[in-house]
Amino acid sequence: MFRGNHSGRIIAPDCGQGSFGGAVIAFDLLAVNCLFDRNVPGYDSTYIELSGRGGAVAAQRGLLKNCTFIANGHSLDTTMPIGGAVYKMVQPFGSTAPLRVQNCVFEGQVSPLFGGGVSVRHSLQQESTDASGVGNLAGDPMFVDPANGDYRLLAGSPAINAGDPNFDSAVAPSDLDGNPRVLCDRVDMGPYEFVGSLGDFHGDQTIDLFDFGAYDACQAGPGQQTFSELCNVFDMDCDGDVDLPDYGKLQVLFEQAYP
Ligand SMILES: [Ca+2]
Ligand SMILES: [Ca+2]
Ligand SMILES: [Ca+2]
Repeated sequence: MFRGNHSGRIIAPDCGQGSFGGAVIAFDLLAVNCLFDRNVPGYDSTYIELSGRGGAVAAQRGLLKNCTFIANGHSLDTTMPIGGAVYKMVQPFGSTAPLRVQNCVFEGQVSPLFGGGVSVRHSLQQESTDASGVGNLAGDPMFVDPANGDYRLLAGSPAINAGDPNFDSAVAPSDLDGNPRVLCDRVDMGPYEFVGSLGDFHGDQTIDLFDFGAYDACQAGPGQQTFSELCNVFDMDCDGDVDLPDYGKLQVLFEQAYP
């Protein structure tokens, strides 16, 4: 979680000066399940840089996966394509390796969100015209309590089950809360997987031993759909059955609730 950071100003004798990446500056970046909240490039108590690039992140290449970006960046120079959230820095020696953004959520950044040529897929932008591209959406992410810094997803959020359908769980088996990274057969956008009522058989908003007690009568084996409708809360991967893979995910949720 990167909250309220700011970068300083870089002065290079041959290249001029500037400010990059309010939270992170990297050459080759891999960031998964991260939250970037109100970071600013090039700001200190006495100085506001006019040409800050990358409100949260500036990198030459790499991957930002399942991250949420909230109100990063500023620029007083509105003509510059700075990247209110993410900026791809120029690479030496003519390298064209991409800086990729996947399964991420953006709200409240300085526009435009991206600068320097960032590849964006399966991501949600609240107020932007940059939403073209594979799997990208525009709309309200529907956070639980953004005023108090809770950027988990509410039921009905367009970010739920809208990440890359070919998501590789080996990259990140759990989300920022420690819950299974993929529930209901498809990863969500942002660092938090939506749990909803999964695993809560008795509907009391917690997953406890009573829910575990109810599981056994619901397990019907792979591909079998013989359980009652009430058992659907245990179909953690939403493939229509209740079997051992569902049990594994239920265990993880239980351990999160009672560490
Ligand atoms: Ca999901
Ligand atoms: Ca319960
Ligand atoms: Ca299942």
